[in-house]
Amino acid sequence: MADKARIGVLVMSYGTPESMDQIEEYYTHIRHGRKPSPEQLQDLIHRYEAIVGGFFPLRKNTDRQVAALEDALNRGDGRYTFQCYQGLKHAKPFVADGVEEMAKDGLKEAIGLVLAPHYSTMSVGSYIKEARTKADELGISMQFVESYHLNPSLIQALTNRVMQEMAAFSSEGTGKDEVEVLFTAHSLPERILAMKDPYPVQLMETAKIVAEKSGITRWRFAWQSAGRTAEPWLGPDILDVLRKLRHEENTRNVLVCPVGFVSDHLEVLYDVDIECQALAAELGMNLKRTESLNIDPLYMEALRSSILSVLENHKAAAR
Ligand code: FEC
Repeated sequence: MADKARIGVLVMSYGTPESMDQIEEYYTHIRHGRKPSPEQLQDLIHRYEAIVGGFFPLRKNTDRQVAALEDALNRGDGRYTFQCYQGLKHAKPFVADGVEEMAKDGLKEAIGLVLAPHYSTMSVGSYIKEARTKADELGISMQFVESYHLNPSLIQALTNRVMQEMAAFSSEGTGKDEVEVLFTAHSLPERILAMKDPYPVQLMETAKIVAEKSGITRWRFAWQSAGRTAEPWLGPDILDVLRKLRHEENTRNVLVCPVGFVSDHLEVLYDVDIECQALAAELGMNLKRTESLNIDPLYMEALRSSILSVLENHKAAAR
């Protein structure tokens, strides 16, 4: 019997420091080589101190997601053997390191996937560009999942989470009509709109279908975690939305569903769980958040099916 085809899978993700003393280097990388000011650095250290308690959750979560995905892929019909590699945007192993590892292991064919479901040239596009350049240099034939924001398993996993929290509101005696659902994602500089970047539209499509499937009629979209730079970022910002909801619409119950993120990390554990919660408490609001996807089997299925679909399409085109 012929050997099974070996396929490399480069799983790309944002990356996080491994220890407090790596925060400056990490932050400098995010800022394209410009060191943060002492105040900016202190502010970021403070945010990590508030969430990490000795370990950086994103690293552990990404490790677990990659292991679970490799498992799910190899439980398939046996035609292929998949080997997963990590490629991080702002920490080691970097995207190019992951591609190099695949080459060292003798892989000639690979699929690349970014864990973030929505495509922007500034996020997913830049991961793909880096991976493609390295793969071309090393002679690996590489195809990419560009986005999977409407994958049925992803939508089901998110819908389950919204319904779970709506049930929690209900058990406290709060009806569906009294809760505003805020779907959120990482803001990006406003200039992406002029570039006709698909990011905002894809996010809205995910939010709309999850709302429909959960039977939610009260919902809107808000941006979170905007960068601390001088240029304008996409809004409305979630903090402003919370103030508006309370002061102008007398809403007291809010469910935040961060559809743009797939894991527990700083932007969820600090920006939502600490910063938004503090504002909600000040405003006298009851704020809940949907659980992150992490290694939910449905989420793994979304990744697995997206990878297989790109692989099959490529094979069919080559025939
Ligand atoms: O837990 C962790 O250690 C890391 C959490 C983390 C995730 C994440 C995801 C995205 N970002 C995106 C865009 C930008 C742009 C800038 C930017 C800046 C930061 C800073 C930190 C940070 N991001 Fe991030 N992001 C995470 C963390 N991000 C820390 C720097 C300090 C700050 O502003 O808070 C601005 C860069 C610049 O200054 O030029 C732009 C996008 C995503 C979601 C897609 C993805 O995962 O790639 C888009 C997780």
